[in-house]
Amino acid sequence: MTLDNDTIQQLAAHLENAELSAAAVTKITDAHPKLDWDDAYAIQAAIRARKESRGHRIAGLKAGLTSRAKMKQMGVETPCFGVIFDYMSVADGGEIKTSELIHPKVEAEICFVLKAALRGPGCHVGAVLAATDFVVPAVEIIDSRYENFRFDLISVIADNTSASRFVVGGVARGVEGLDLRTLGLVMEKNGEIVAMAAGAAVLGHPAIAIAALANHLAERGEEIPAGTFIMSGGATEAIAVAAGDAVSVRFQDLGSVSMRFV
Ligand code: OOG
Ligand code: MG
Repeated sequence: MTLDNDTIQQLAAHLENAELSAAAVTKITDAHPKLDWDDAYAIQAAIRARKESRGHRIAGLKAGLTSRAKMKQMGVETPCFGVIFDYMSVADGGEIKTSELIHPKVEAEICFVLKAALRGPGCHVGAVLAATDFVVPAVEIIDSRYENFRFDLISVIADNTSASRFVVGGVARGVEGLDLRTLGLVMEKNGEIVAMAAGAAVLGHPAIAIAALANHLAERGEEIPAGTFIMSGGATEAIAVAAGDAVSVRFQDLGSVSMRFV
């Protein structure tokens, strides 16, 4: 930790204002090159506190940069974790207003809802599957607050991992009898296939992303509570969208998720 509380609060306000005014800023490590991982999560926590103090509720947790495709696209090698809020939720088939966003991109994600709490360290795929109530497909709309999506791991964590909107759709299913590694997904934009993957693209098994989150929280003495909705991270590279675009993702065994950008 290198920052004092005033600077943490100031950087949180800076990044949250960029989100709320849909205006990009330069990555914070340009002005603060010595920031570490703990500073980054402290800034993210301060953004969370700002939103909660205005009455927003946490809708779930997310893992990001969990697939090779995403790591390569963003030039970052380590997964990151963030928080999603109630106001970010859009109904399946709904409209997303691009005027509220900077430069949105879409990601296809397998999500988990827990029936039991998960606590690290040592959390693993088996523990995640045992604690999973059901999996459900979603599309995350990420919108980095940084110019041209140019960031490093520290900057993106502080920016709450680009969390912006999410659409849950399809069919919720228990994990028994589902092979989440071979589960295929096909993303279409305006009727054309733009990306595809299988669940194994996410750390070899999407449940590993959930285990990694539990192990990350354990370092802070926290757990993932029962009932939590968790996004495991984009399986393909993220695809840029603009007003007029329609996006639909078909997930094998889990139905489809779609939305329109206006
Ligand atoms: C960071 C967020 C990554 C994912 O699913 O990989 C993420 C970014 O790429 O802007 O949500
Ligand atoms: Mg994501």
